[in-house]
Amino acid sequence: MKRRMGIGAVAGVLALAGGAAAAERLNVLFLASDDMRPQLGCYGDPLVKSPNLDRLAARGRLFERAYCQQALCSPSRISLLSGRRISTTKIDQIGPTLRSTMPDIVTLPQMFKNAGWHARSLGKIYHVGIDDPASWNEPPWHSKAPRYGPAGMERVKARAAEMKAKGIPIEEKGPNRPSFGGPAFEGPDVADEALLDGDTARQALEALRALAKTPDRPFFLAVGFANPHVPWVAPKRYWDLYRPEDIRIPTNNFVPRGAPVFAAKSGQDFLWYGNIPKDRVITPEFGRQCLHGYFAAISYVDAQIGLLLGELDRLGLREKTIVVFWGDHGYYMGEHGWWGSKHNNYEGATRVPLMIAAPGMKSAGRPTPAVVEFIDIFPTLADLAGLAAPAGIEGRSLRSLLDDPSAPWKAGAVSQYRMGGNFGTALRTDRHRYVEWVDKQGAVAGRELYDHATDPGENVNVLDGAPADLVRGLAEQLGAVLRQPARTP
Ligand SMILES: [Ca+2]
Repeated sequence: MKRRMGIGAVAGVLALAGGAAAAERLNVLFLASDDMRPQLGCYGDPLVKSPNLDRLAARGRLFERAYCQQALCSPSRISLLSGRRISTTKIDQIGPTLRSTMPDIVTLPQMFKNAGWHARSLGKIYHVGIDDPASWNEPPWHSKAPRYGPAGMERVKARAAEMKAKGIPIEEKGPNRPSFGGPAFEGPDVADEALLDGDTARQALEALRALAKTPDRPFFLAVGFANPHVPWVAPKRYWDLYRPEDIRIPTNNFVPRGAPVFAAKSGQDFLWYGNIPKDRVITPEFGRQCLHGYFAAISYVDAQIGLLLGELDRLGLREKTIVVFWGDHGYYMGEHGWWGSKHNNYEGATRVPLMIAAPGMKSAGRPTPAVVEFIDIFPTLADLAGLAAPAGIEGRSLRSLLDDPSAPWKAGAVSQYRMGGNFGTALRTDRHRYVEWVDKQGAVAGRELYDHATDPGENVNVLDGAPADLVRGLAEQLGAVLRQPARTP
């Protein structure tokens, strides 16, 4: 059996290099981070310390312009893991399980499981509490380590006790949620593994070692980190990587001018945390602390990912494993006055970090400027592993871009969001963001156009006054993307 695997490894390399050999049964290490926008060293950020993700980008392909299908945890994850757009999943809220609208589909990890891979989930892959048991060989594992350090946990407990004393029901959502009693950020002087993400990484190391003991059976190991979702809690050593005076606050603290009022909004969750100013005014000094916490939380996740990538090498699995890293959606940290939020259809909320490293890939380390989408991940992994993607998949395999970062690619990415009773579909092309909003009757409720050549911050909706043929062309492109028949095997 061992001998066959060895020959397979060579075949896998040849297959990716364009040969006709059958693909090897490669492992998949599927790494996710919650609410991490593409603000990393490898994305050109001068401040954020992300040495491990930078190294992954250097040995794989970094996607400079990748977009999620919806800027909200659960809908984005269900879309990615089902390989379908939001208009197909019909899940645009946190709450429903994917089987509620798509009872019989085969998910990405399930495809691997059905083909003999051992599929496991640790931490947040599907939204917590909205999992899909059929996707995995074992029940999904979640750490019981605390999200906060000792002081933060005391405040959470105090809030819960206070609510109990007052007879207020402890709701899972809303401003009364006990976790909102804790601060929005914290830098406790504790070991990495004393907190949730460090504990998850250590469990994932154990899982990796166990899976490596059966080399004849490939694995699909999914590991999801909770940071840098608010609260931004990272051990003090990650806070110490940044000097407050180096942190810049965004200057465009106004909503996009000329945008529909219902569209130019974002979520409020962050404003409910315990240490937010009572008047909810985020001063430059407080904003700087928030960004400091966000960056520390990114570096904390980066270090945990470094442990896993190091272990993969130590176990000799690098040449047998595809590594994917993704963050479930973008994030606003002060741009447009939106702090600690996603929840809309704009660039900051929909642009995501994405990198893929596969054994034997050509021009490793060269990023690609192609505009790609999360639904492209499913068919890519099927393609690289030599599996037939199930019918109904709406993305396209990224293999050509893994072979050549400047290969021709599709015209744009689509993100969708329901706001104010209207459903918005945004098309991001090489240059523009064009958004169409329709009401419940299907009538147009608003349209937006942003020109990234002159306005990368999306500060002004230039739809009125834009050349009619440009708008018509974008509307046609958007329609064409949505009408694209689902891919069949
Ligand atoms: Ca998220």
